[in-house]
Amino acid sequence: MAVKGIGQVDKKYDGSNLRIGILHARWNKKIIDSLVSGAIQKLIELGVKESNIIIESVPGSFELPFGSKLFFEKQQKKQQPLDAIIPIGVLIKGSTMHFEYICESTTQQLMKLNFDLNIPVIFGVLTCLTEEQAEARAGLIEGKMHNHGEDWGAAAVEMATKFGV
Ligand code: CRM
Repeated sequence: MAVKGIGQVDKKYDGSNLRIGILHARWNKKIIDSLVSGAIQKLIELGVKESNIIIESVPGSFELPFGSKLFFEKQQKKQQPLDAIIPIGVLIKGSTMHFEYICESTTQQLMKLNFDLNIPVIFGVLTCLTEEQAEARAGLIEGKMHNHGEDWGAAAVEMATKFGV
């Protein structure tokens, strides 16, 4: 296991027994699509079966925390429980305070959901000052950063397998 840097470890986790939910917001569609694709690609690379990746959407990032809770409960009722959820949203600062309020409340509630649902709820929300920052983090600008969706897929598999929650 070669340690590449803080938070980046080469060890691969086996996701073949996992069922992972991806819940994405629909604002900033092009960036969202790329992040969702990156997450799916990584999940499949780590062994998660395509049929065990369940994708749903909500209008905006503000809806991600409650949407994730309802998503979790719906899958449980169907007796197809999720082992982790990756909520994905892209928040880009506008000219009002809206951005700050949505960032703050969404982040707090997604963190809280980890403890409430007792499964990993990944922080798949970009909070960017410009569209370019978001595009770079979605792997849409060549040579600039990588697709963070891949990191979120890897984090979901690691967290759902490592501690056996
Ligand atoms: C997002 O993902 N959502 C944004 N939303 C929508 C918000 C939510 C609505 C309904 O509850 O409030 O869906 O998450 C926004 O309203 C804005 C506008 C910000 C502004 O400056 O007016 N931005 C986003 C966003 O960037 N990403």
